Amino acid sequence: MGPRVLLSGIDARGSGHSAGLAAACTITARLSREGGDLMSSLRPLTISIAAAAMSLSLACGGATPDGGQEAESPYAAHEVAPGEYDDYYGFSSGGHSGEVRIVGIPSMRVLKRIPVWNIDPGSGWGITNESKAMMGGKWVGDTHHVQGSYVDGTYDGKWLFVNDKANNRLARIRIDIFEVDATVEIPHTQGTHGVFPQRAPTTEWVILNSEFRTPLVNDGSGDMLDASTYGGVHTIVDAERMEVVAQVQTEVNLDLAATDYSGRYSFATSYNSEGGATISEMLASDLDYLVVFSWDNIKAALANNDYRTVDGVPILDGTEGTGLTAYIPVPKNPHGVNVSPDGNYAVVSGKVSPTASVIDITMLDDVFAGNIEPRDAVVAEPEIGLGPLHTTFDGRGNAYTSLFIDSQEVKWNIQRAIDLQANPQEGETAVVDRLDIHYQVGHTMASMAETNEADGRYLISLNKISKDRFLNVGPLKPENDQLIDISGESMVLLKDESAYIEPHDIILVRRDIIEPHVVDRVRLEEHPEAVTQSSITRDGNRVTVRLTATAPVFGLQEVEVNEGDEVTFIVTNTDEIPDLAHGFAISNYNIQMVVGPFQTKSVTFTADKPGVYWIYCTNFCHALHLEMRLRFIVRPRS
Ligand SMILES: [Cu+2]
Repeated sequence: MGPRVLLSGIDARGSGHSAGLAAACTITARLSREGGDLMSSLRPLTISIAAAAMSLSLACGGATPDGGQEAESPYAAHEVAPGEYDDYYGFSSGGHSGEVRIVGIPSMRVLKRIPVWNIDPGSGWGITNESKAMMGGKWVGDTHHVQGSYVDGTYDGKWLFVNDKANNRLARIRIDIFEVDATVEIPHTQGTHGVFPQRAPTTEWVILNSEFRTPLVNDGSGDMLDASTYGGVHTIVDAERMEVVAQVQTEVNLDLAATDYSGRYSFATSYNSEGGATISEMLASDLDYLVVFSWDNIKAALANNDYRTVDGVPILDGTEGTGLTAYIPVPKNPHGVNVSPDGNYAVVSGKVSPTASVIDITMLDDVFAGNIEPRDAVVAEPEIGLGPLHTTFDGRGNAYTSLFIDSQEVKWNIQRAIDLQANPQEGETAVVDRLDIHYQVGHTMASMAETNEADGRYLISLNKISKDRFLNVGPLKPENDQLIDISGESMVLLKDESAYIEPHDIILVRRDIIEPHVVDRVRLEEHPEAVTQSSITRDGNRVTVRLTATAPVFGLQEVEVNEGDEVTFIVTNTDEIPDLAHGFAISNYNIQMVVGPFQTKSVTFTADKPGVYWIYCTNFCHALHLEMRLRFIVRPRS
């Protein structure tokens, strides 16, 4: 028996929803108005947006909940009972929290937070020597897109990749232990936003886009105010070595990213084809681009040494007309680009145009051969609603696009859109269904939708604004991630889940793909300094303490050093029992970390405070957990 709710005329919420709807209407009107100002130069689209806004305002004004009968929550049939497992691993970005999260779907339970570009005292990330080496002295980051490694168009369960938009890096996460194992800095770029792995035959390359145009060599030379000298880069990273292979330079900015299902093309939306430095300049043109990168031609240019080298990185010229790229015009300031699971279509979402553009990938060879114009590859451009941002798929020919301004998910049929483009019929539309969400959706993703195994069961709506959906927790409110059932003709809202800032994107991966790869403990010898026998060694003023941790004791009861010594603690958890982790905190020394079964981590610091300091286990491990501690004695210099 699931939770019971009151059904209203609007959705499965009581009268409290009317306040939320009114608030949504207020912000929608405001966003529509601003959007309208920005788009005054685009008359046909402005008219259609005005019409859509009018219908929205009617809906807002006329909505009154009618109360209603008791009914079982639609979520009841999907509920994950205590002790049961979810069907999908959701891998979500954490935005400017700098982390990646694992969310069980359909329970929406947060199963793990993986620190990436943030300091995490709960694990020691950013505190241990091992993690510091991967952070390169930068303690903040902005994760947007988590993607999995692929084989033959579906996930292989080996790695996750995630970007850092703020400090321009790429991190790789090992799926067997769900920890970061490699990072790489992306040079010559800012706003490292879109990231996508090669989907076939296997992930050898990962590509990243630079959303912000900058000078390629950004050292203060030249006229820095002259934005015409800036450009974007499409960066290629070797997934195995985690090294930059090459960068393709463009004159335009490069935002969201995707790869095709054949390993021959990658994509970037460009909303600043104007090369503007202000918002009005970026909105000047009625058309921007989907930039397509030909991997055949990029590989040929690399083989022919047809590039210049800057800071050791091959820089290829990908400006319009060079043959490495095709610039496909799409309505102004597009945002997301997503490829349908059959590999045939790239769907670009319009953002300030109420349209989605469907690009036929099978026509790209003819575009690059010069047989057809780039715009000829746009085979449909249905009007779907206000503020379309991202599109996902159910594997049954339907697309689902998030509508930021309308606060809706819209379901539309791709083939129907193509047919209506070829043979327009008055009053006919490709739109199948609409669902109000709460509120202002950014990314949306269906189960397995970024693979050729899209199964059309669940849709996640990552909503930027929760407003009145949860208990009021002050000015900074949680996001609202909503779970939607898309197995039928109509979408059904199942569940709200609060989220800390700020999941930008998520992928939903079937558990049978991931579970066989995940381990309970690492191999002891994976860390070259793994400790099996505790010891203290001194080399001048450098002291190395090797320490085992076995519940409920550390391998030493006292460690004595002199004030000013550089001290390194190497701690190995020698318990092999699953889920038995030990913590390591040094009182008043600003040091905390946690080591999992058979894991080894180290910290190095200067013993600059004389006195007696208790080192203790922070992670509850045993009935005598509180006794699991040792004395750290720092003798004064005098
Ligand atoms: Cu312990």
